[in-house]
Amino acid sequence: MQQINLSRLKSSLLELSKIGFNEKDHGVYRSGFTDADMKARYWLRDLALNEGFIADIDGGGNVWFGLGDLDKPAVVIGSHLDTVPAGGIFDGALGVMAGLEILRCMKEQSIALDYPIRVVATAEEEGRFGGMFGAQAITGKLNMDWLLSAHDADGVYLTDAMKAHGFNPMDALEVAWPKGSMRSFLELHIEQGPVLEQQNIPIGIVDGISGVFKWIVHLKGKADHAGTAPMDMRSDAFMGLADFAHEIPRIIDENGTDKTRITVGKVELKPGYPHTVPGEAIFTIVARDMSETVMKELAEACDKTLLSIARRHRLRYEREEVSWLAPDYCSDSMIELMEKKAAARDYKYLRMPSGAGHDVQFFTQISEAGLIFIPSVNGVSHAPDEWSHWHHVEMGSNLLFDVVLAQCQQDEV
Ligand code: HGY
Ligand code: MN
Ligand code: MN
Repeated sequence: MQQINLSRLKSSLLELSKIGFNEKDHGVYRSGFTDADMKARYWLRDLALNEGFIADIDGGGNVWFGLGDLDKPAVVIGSHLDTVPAGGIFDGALGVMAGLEILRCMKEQSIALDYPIRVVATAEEEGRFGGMFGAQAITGKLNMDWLLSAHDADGVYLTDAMKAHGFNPMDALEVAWPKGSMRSFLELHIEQGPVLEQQNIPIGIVDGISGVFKWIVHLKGKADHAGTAPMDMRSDAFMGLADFAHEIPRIIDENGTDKTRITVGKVELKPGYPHTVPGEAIFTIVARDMSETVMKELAEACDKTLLSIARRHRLRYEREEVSWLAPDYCSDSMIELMEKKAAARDYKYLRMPSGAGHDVQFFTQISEAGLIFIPSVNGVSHAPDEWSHWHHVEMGSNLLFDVVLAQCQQDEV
């Protein structure tokens, strides 16, 4: 059975983690199309070129590298290279660097391949501009209107962020892989939750992946003097936001499931001065569920609740849908192959859903697709103390290697 070189994988992953690393809070800052994100992309592309792989960056900012001509459907290993602000070193990077390690093993062992293999480090998965931008570009799901209107919570347009790094944003519409050109898409990722660690299971094999929608909400009231404006005459935008926060549990009880998650992760009050009643509250809502029908019901309930709160506080309610990413399911055939290969290694595994979104949920639409999890220590992710044990990294990478080989070699199943 194949064995990856864990110390080589570990040193490459730690090397990558230095790009965008913040000494103060020990978080990684590589949001999509920032300088640090692009530095990581060029570092990876050059590393792959120096090691003799075919490598380039496509018009959507996705870094591709691998072995074999693309004269047959390719087996693709992928995950993302960008991070959330103050993120951890494993989210996304693990899947990309495990792919590099598998290519290194294939190259040094001159393993014969019946299908070409590529690793892709996708662009802007984490949602600065909506999320899974690279995966959407590769799978042909991008549209011009969305591309031109996409902006982050600070009002920076995606097209401007791309141009600032030498991209022509329109090129992102040209990077889609033709139908049938991808044999499979395989992702290794940290679980980002507590389930595997709590059940002491080293491998998760994912069936369903949660859908997610993201809104930027504006509650507009009236700035006023904090000392003179009577409490019952205010149009205080913060109080509207505060009321909405308290309604979230009810919205989930009435419209959601045990998989539903609603998060207000970024808030801005204007003018934001202690002696002024907030005239405007600008905040994000990120809501998730495994069912798109439930997502729609949650969206309707949030709209109704915010309209009622706006009336109560004499506010104007406006919102913009930044992204709507439907839930999806990995391929049964890929799930079964992963389970078979895990059993062959005597790895305990759990078939489980993913509460986080992942690139793979787009690739399911153009090829067989599967997702392997390894445990997250204390279930933490999207934070500097995100961590996974190296022996789990090794197990997940070895399992991924087995599945890749089964996909790359004609008679292997
Ligand atoms: O937020 C998510 O679902 C993932 O980390 N992009
Ligand atoms: Mn991720
Ligand atoms: Mn993430």
